[in-house]
Amino acid sequence: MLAAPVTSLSHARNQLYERGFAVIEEVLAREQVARIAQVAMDVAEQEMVKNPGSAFTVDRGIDGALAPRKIDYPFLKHPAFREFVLHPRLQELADTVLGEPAFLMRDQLFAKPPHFGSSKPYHQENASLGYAPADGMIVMWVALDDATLDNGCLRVIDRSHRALLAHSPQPGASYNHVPQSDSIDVRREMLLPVRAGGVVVLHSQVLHCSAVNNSPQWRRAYSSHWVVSSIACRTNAQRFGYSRTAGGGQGLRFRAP
Ligand SMILES: O=C(O)CCC(=O)C(=O)O
Repeated sequence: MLAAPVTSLSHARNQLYERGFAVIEEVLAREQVARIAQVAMDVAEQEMVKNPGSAFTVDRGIDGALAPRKIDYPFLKHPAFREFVLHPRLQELADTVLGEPAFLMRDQLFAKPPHFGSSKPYHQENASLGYAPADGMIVMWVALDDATLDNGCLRVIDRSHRALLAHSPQPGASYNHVPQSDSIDVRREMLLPVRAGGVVVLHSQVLHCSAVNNSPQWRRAYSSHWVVSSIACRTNAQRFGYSRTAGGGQGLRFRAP
């Protein structure tokens, strides 16, 4: 089923905790996200020169063409990314949805090249990150291109955020950690198309994925993780986050790189 965008930030907050996701159109300007997509291409090209072989960061066409798939920690890699992810409208959105001041922990840039962009299988962010309480962490996924049914928009399983499933490395692509396929109720799948500049907010535990891109259009997105200050964590995710705890999981402080 197709998800309808929400019409206000309070509606976004309600829907996020009820169903695990919310689509918000027109958060940032199209020109602004187009600029970031261009910076992403430049940074990814430089990374591909350093490490051309990794299926984690690069997609490969049948004629051997290479194109960027992912940039990890873009915040640390270009000042334009830092300015972008700390945009006041994104901060306001994160604060409103979490219901208190939100802290940036990490980011990733997902690119799906035209014609051969690969899929991302169903997974829950919190399976590898271990934040507690799960309600204290959200993902904000900013569409840098129009994300459509043809180019691999996000998909979620409606209301799947209340149960954390066991994940294990996917055979043949061990960088993906996935739950057993029979634990995913695909009858509740929602498709989340959104225009460039719009944001999909995901609960830390909602099952989400994206399909291959067979279309002639790019599908790029800037994804960031935001937490509340009292968050605790059973993995080392916080140690590598951009915001650090002042002690005992309390009082997160922003740490500039
Ligand atoms: O952009 C995608 O295709 C996958 C995004 C994702 O898994 C995430 O933001 O956590």
